[in-house]
Amino acid sequence: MKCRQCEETIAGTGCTRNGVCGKTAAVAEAQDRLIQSLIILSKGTVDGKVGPEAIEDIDSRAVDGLFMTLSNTNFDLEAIENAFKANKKFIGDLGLECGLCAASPEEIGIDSYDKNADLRSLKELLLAGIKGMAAYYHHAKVLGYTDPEVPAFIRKALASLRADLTADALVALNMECGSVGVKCLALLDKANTETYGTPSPCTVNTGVGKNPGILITGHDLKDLKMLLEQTQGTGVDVYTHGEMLPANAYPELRKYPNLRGNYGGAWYKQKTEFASFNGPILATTNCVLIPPEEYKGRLFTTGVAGVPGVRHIDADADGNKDFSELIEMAKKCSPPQEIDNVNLTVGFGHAAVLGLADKIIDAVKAGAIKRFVVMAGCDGREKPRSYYTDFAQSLPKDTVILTAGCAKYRYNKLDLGDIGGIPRVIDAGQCNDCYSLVVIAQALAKAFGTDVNGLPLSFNISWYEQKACLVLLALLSLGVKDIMLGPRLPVFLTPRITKVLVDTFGIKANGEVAGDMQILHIQ
Ligand code: SF4
Ligand code: SF3
Repeated sequence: MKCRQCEETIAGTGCTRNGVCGKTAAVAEAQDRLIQSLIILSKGTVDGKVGPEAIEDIDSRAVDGLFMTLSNTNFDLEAIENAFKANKKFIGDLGLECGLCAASPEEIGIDSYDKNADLRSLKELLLAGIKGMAAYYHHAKVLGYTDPEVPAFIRKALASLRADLTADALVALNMECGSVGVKCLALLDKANTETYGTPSPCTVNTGVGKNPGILITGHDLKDLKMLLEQTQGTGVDVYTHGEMLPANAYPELRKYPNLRGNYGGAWYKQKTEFASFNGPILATTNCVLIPPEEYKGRLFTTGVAGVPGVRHIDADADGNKDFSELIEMAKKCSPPQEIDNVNLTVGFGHAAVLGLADKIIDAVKAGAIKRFVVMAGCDGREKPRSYYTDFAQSLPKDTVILTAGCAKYRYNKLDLGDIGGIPRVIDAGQCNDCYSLVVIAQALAKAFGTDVNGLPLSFNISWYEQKACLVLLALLSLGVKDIMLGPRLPVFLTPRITKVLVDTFGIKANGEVAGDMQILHIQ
């Protein structure tokens, strides 16, 4: 096994036995085989060996298959092997050459993508980018929103992983990944807002009620909607966790009286927070952790998520899911045990923030707001990530944090106050809602007659998994410069490729809070 796709990977080398995340060597190898099967199918389309009638099928296999291999999404060997076997059969049906079953782990692993370490590094960045793209496209697609350009790029990128390409060609493909990524993020934004209404600012309580509850985590809003429908009038409340928190801001989700609020924090706290929740938990996507026995029997997965020995709720042919098993279980469970009781402010998507644009522009002109700092991205379990709490706390009172993704849990309970009614933490939503931050930045740039790099705006982004890589490529494709990235740079970037990113885009790794404030021009 060799996996180095996430921030937590064993430094320098990557995970070579059991992953830090708990992924076994067998699961890692099955994921490698699954990706190789997607490469063969994609290459078949690029080489013209596959007719247009098979494209839709290949695209849905690629989107779901890539998403399954994203960090902390699916640890279920059987589910991954089944996806591979189905692809293998399809490869045979299409008359393409396979040979994957006989291939050794080294022949299908990440090191097999290219003999040249720098070219391989660029291919790994591209693979991370399309994993993120596949995840976001999957969410748009389940809501009926598609754009053929996105799966077409995924096919092209998959095929390129096994092609002899120059560094320039691979850099160009990564930039294209970013620009198609922007379109994919815009598509998901449209899908979410047209389906569930435009998010609007509201407070979400983190306390608990007296009813038993079901906790829902991950990113899939459609699963939440179905769960809210089915729990209506049953006496069971629904609580969001992790990346599901922003769902509370959508009118079509917020309208359900039994959407009680948010319970707990970011994904890595699952082991204590799922234990004290007492009721069933539904994991819709990443990040899901391999559960201890304490709550394993109360954990359910759905969609692309999977954990061995944990009940999986499948959709029927129409995409509907039956959550009655969770609801019946919840009725027999005690109400959740309270962790804290605060009110979080959410719902500052681009529409809400641009509604405040005049107020924000006036505050900047009057000097009440001196700087905006984008602190979006992922949270993680490593101790040094307390850096982000320290950073947020150390920011001068005339700075405003723009956030999206689970990174916010490092500071969203701090009560950093407001500037003339504008909250100092503007929370746009899930990691995909970084798109909102881009729209906001572009609108501010226009208002001030400059570009995004000319604004009093700094980026201090934290990453963990591959969706953050797509967001990073999206920002780079838009010409955003001088992004600070942490807690450390991806280990799949070789020194030479890192230098390219530093020289071309001004990317830098974070360090100490005080020094970083200076580097980011925060006075
Ligand atoms: Fe290691 Fe991350 Fe891969 Fe898990 S996903 S095996 S922690 S690199
Ligand atoms: Fe978090 Fe997994 Fe990335 Fe959607 S839930 S941001 S880490």
